[in-house]
Amino acid sequence: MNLFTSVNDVADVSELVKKALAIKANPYADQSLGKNKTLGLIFLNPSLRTRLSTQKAALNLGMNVMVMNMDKEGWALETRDGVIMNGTTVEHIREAAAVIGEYCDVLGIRSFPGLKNREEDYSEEIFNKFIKYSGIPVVSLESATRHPLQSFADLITILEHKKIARPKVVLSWAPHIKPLPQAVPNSFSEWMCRAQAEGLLDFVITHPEGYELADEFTSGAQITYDQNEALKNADFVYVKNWSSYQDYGKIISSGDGWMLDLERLKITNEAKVMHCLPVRRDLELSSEILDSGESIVIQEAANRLWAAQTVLKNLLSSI
Ligand code: AN0
Ligand code: CP
Repeated sequence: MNLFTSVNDVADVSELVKKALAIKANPYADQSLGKNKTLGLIFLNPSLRTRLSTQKAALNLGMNVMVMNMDKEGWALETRDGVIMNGTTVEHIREAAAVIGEYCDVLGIRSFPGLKNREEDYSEEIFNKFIKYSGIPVVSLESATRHPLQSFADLITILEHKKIARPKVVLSWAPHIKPLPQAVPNSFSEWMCRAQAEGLLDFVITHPEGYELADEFTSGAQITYDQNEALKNADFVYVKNWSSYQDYGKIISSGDGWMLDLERLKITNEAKVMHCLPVRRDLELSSEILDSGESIVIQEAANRLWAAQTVLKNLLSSI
């Protein structure tokens, strides 16, 4: 593995989860693997979990880590080709990425979508340029369209907590006051569709009309506008807001009644509730759920470490 940007970089998700659980049981077995290897973590957007869990994962593998908040601390970056740089941008991604590639052995990048131009966001131009010009293995810390380390941690969490052989997993849209990316639900969906194809679970998506995700991420999922129907017999409910893909980047309904609470949870098969965090309490998800034993959001966030360590270990093995 020399790239981790989507589930397509993984041959067998079941095997990958097994590797992660082995690392979780024995976290310091590979402390010399990363000796004298440097991980660069480049953030173009804020982060708590991704930054800390990936940094800690690298330290567990004996790597050195450099973190840069490029949006705030770096030179204003030009990402377009063929422009005369006589405006506000100071440095081109071609030089910036190539220089980072000289200092680092593995690169992690976080870059959110602009949510203005769908074609531009879904082309993953910034990500692809970092991959091309850095010339080193790259791990996604959330791109415009995907968040694979999150989805990997989510799958670990589901397989760890499942009470039946083939649990029903429901992705349930939630209200929000700001337009959020589709990256987390796209990615969760493509990982769950793969896990479903590998016989690990059954996957259902529910959202109000107009919040359909792009087909390329949902192939094999059952999709319904009826949240109550989706929640019936659910073993896991994955709560997440996203803005519209069709009416790109827009909030098209307030989503009244879509917030999950303990009453609504009674429809499920005593489902565990997940969220990637950060979560807005009593807007996206009720605090009574977050403060109850039904929520596994903290265990889920904890598994980000093992997801990152597994991926970094694989990337280190390739260099
Ligand atoms: C981001 C998102 O929804 O993609 C990051 C989640 C990990 N969330 C917010 O911007 C609140
Ligand atoms: N879930 C997640 O990626 O959190 P951060 O944005 O805090 O990294």
